[in-house]
Amino acid sequence: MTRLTLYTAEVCPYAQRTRIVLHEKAIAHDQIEIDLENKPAWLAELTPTNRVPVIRHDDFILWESATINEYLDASFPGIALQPLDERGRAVMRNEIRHFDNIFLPVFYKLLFEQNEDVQTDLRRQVLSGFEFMERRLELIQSDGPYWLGAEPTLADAAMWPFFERIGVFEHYRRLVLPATCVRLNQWFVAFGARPSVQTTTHDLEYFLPRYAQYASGTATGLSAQAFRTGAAN
Ligand SMILES: N[C@@H](CCC(=O)N[C@@H](CS)C(=O)NCC(=O)O)C(=O)O
Repeated sequence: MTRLTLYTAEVCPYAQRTRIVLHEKAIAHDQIEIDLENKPAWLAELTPTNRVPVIRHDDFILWESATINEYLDASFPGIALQPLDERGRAVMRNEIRHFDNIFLPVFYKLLFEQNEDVQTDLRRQVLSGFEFMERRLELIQSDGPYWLGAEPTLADAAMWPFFERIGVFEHYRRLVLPATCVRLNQWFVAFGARPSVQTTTHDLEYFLPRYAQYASGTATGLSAQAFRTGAAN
């Protein structure tokens, strides 16, 4: 019997990605909560990134949510969360990579930025990011309702947690997901209805105080340092 442990933090959208996958595939596991304000020294021995999520599968240790999720999907039975064909999987990886490396840095920079003129420019960039995603969905989603079509994939799990936090951006930075992004809005509702998402979700009251230091620019963790400068995390 193999043993799987997830090192996670309740507030973390990257760890939430993995929790969604674990639930979708009904993978039995232990869970260890990491206090991101006071990380244990041993976390840095587990992962060179000193971030969650991390998994330990028997004696195999893996970090980076996108890689972890591919590994879990390939290694465990249950629902398949990657397209069966190489091209489909390649598209899925590109969607996640673009989201992580191009969209999220601008999204979070908006939250850290204190200058209102710069915020206005960043808000415009985030809105064009949403429009870009809407156009991607028009090209690759077919009739949906998920990111890559009729079946949920790791792309849904990767992106949904960040859209869940959009109320934080509305509260602190007056950013909304435009109604004109019809597919994006429908996708958010459709994937959000899945039990895997429902068990990992939180309401705005939970998030607002936890993102206050991001919005005031005073957060000091590793992710904060990256996002403040507009770097990928
Ligand atoms: N690229 C990483 C990002 C993970 C990440 O940034 N996790 C945050 C929590 S949401 C973290 O552990 N940050 C540590 C810190 O800020 O000190 C992934 O996809 O797993």
